[in-house]
Amino acid sequence: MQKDSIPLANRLEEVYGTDPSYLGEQHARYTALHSRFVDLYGCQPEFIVRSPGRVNLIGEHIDYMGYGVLPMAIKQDTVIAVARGGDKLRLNNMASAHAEQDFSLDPAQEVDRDNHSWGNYVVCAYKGVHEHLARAGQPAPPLFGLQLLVEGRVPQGSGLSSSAALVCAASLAVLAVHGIAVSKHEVAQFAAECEKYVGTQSGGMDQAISIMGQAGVAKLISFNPVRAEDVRLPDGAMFVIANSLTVSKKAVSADFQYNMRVTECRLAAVALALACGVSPVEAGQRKLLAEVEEVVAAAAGGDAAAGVDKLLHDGGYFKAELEELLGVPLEQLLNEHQLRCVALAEKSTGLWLQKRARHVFREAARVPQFRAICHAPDLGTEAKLASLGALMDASQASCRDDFVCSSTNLDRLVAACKAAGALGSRLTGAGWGGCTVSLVREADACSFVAAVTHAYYDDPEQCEAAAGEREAHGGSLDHVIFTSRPSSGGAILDIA
Ligand code: NG1
Ligand code: MG
Repeated sequence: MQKDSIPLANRLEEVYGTDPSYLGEQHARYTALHSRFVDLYGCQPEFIVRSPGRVNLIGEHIDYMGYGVLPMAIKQDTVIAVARGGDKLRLNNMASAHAEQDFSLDPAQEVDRDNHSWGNYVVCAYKGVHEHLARAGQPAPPLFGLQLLVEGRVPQGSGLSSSAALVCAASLAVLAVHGIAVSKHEVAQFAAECEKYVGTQSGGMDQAISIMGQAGVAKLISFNPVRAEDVRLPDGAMFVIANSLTVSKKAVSADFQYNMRVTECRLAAVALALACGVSPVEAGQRKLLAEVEEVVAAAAGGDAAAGVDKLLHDGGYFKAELEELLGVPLEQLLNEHQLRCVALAEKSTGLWLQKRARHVFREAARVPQFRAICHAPDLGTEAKLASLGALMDASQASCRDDFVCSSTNLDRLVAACKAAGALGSRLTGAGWGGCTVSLVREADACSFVAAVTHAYYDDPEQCEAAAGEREAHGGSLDHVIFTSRPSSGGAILDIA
């Protein structure tokens, strides 16, 4: 099998490792999925596929601006059993709260952006596979009915990419059942594109790491074209994920916070190019801050963040100023950039170009620094851990102050993690809620988890939410705060 092809596993060990108790849990899970599938559809699944969530260690909100990021796959994943049958795209979920959803088999169907639902992500994947094959000049696969049963273990709205795990798993399910072999980087590429059908103008980090993740190594993911490079984390380093217990509603909230940031960054790129004397036609084509970094840096002695401070003003830009500056109606520009949130600039706060661009340039620089520290031959473990922790803390400060994607609860949780001895702690994923990731010494991980539990989850502010989580999970908070090691990426299991 080629190194870049999607792994076809025959045994669960190949995916989940050899820890007997974890493996036992997975066996029970797959058995339950299998028997529910037979009950529902009256046939055996042909394949079972899986794809994991991820935790981003450094490089937040920069993937969609053309910069590399440094995540690792986590063990929590989405598993889908699939078989041909019927005349629809028929979806069921092991979670009783999710009723059956049926969709047409037409690959050209629209995704209903206004009704946010888990089934939409499967439709994204279905469309994505068909579009990929058409683009690659391959014959369209026959349209036959598909029956899917989904079981997701990645916490939702938590910044751990439950959505990409579902899109990637659904892509693998459709590919497997059609017998289509596609390379990892092709899946990573089209899964990133097709997830945008739900309405989020996301970058490609989540889908790339979900598909390209590998046990034992974090990955530096770069884009255009997507590729992944191994990053070996220092011995003795442990990452602890902790959920703030506030859901990140980046895609469903009225003001679409995530797309608002994408808009601000794209407009900042154009404004900076113009301020550096790039011609208006050319400036309009530069959609990524990565494409203007060089000219911006040249304006300030080689430091792009300093260039931003010089060339853009602090505070909000409003419609009139933006139109004057950019020389085109805002609506036209936003349409050209396929951004639907036209009314945004009219909002009371305006668009904050300087702070967003400053975050992106500084955060982008931290990613290669993180990798270089991990691989530095002459640096001892303690020095590595201290330097990595400092980079994570700087990332959090920038996310909080310049990108404004933290939240009161995330700030409180980060403070609790730092007080409990984290060498570095930061929000992970889109932010505005969801999880933090903290770097600790492996030997301290247990006492760290206990201290954060006491300080955050037992605090009167959170204890009600925490009590709900405990009740739903047999008294345990193991799914709310847990250690994480780099885990394997998407796979097709030939065990059905
Ligand atoms: P999460 O937190 O998984 O929704 C989002 C984007 C990423 C990236 C991060 C911020 C999607 C699918 N993913 O992640 O591409 O931009 O935010 O670094 O929207
Ligand atoms: Mg997501």
